[in-house]
Amino acid sequence: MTQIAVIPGSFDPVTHGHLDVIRRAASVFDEVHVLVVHNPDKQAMIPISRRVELIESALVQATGQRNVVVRSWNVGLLVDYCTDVGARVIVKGVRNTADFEYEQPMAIVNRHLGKIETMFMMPSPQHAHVSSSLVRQVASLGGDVSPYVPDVVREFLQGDMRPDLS
Ligand code: COD
Repeated sequence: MTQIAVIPGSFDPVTHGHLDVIRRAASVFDEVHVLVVHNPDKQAMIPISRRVELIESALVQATGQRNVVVRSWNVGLLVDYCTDVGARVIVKGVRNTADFEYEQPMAIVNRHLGKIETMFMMPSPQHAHVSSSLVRQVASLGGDVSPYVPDVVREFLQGDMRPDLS
C-alpha cells in the first residue's frame, strides 16, 4: 500500500526550512503532498496559485524529487483532503515550543475528525530560525533574503511582479 503524507502550510513564501521538512518526508514516505492552505489567522501576501508555482519551481531547483506533488485546498477540513487522496499522515515541522503548542491541539483534533495521525519533524539547525514572516519582514525592508529562501522566491520578491510587502 502506498504510504502518502500531507504537508500543509501557508508557504507565504516557501523557505529553506519548509524545503528541508519536505525533503525529509519525501525520503520516508512513498508520496508527499505539499498542500497550500489559507491560514485565517494570517494576512496573506502572495496569491495561493503563485505560492503553489513557487514551491513547484523550488522543488525542481532544490531536489528534483519526483514523489512530491504540490496542491492547494480551500474547500473544507484538512482531514477531508487527506481522506480524499488516501493519506493517513500529516507531517509538520516543529521549530520550538511555540510551534508545538500551536500544533498539538490540531493534531489531536485531526485524529478525532479523520483518524489522521500527525508526525513532527525537527528542522536542521541551520533552518530552525527561519519563518515566512521573517522573510516577508526582511524583504519589505530591502534586506537580502537569499540565506532563507530558494532563488525562485528571492527573484519573485525582488522582481517586477513582487507583491506589496508594506
Ligand atoms: N523549519 C521547520 N519547519 C518549519 C519551518 C522551519 N524553518 N518554518 C515553518 N515550518 C513548519 C511550521 O511549523 C508548520 O508546521 C509548517 O512548516 C507550515 O508553516 P507555515 O508558516 O507556512 O504555515 P502555517 O503555520 O500558517 O499553516 C497552518 C495550517 C494552515 C497548516 C494550519 O492552520 C492547518 O493545519 N489548518 C487546517 C485547517 C483545518 O482543517 N482545521 C480544523 C482542524 S484543526
